[in-house]
Amino acid sequence: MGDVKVYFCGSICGGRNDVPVYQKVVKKLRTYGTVLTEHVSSSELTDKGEDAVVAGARAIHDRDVEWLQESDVIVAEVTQPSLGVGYELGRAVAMKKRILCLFRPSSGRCLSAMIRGAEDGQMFVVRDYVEDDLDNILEEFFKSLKRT
Ligand code: 6K6
Repeated sequence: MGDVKVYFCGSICGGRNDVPVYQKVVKKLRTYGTVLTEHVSSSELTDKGEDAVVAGARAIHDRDVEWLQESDVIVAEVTQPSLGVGYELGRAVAMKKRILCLFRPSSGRCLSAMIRGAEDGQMFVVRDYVEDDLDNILEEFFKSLKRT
């Protein structure tokens, strides 16, 4: 694989509490390739939807689906529940993309069985993690991509 295109998913309207974690993930992902969706980790993007009104929801949707299609791998931080992220993951499964979902059990939340149960150990991987393990988990995942 040359320049790996990574699609990062994180909650926007679902709530922006985890933006600092998204920033850490995106920073590490940039060491592996191009992150198509860096804006998801931007501290300037709120859950208020002003940008959606300006750009138009359809334009955002269509562009994101195009980027999903273009991407080689999808990495989703799924701790903060988000309809958009769930939708992106469903579309990515249908596109037969390689997917890594990252969940922090320390949040006290429950990960939807539709995400946890989609794990197949190869195309769809779900990793429970603590923040300190983030770099190692991403390192391991991108190494496993090279082997296949
Ligand atoms: C800001 C606030 C509401 O809508 C916006 C506008 N912007 C978006 N721009 C780009 N991608 C978006 C936007 N809104 C949602 N997404 C995509 O859905 C991202 O790729 C995220 O991974 C996911 C977040 O979904 P929600 O349901 O939490 O918004």
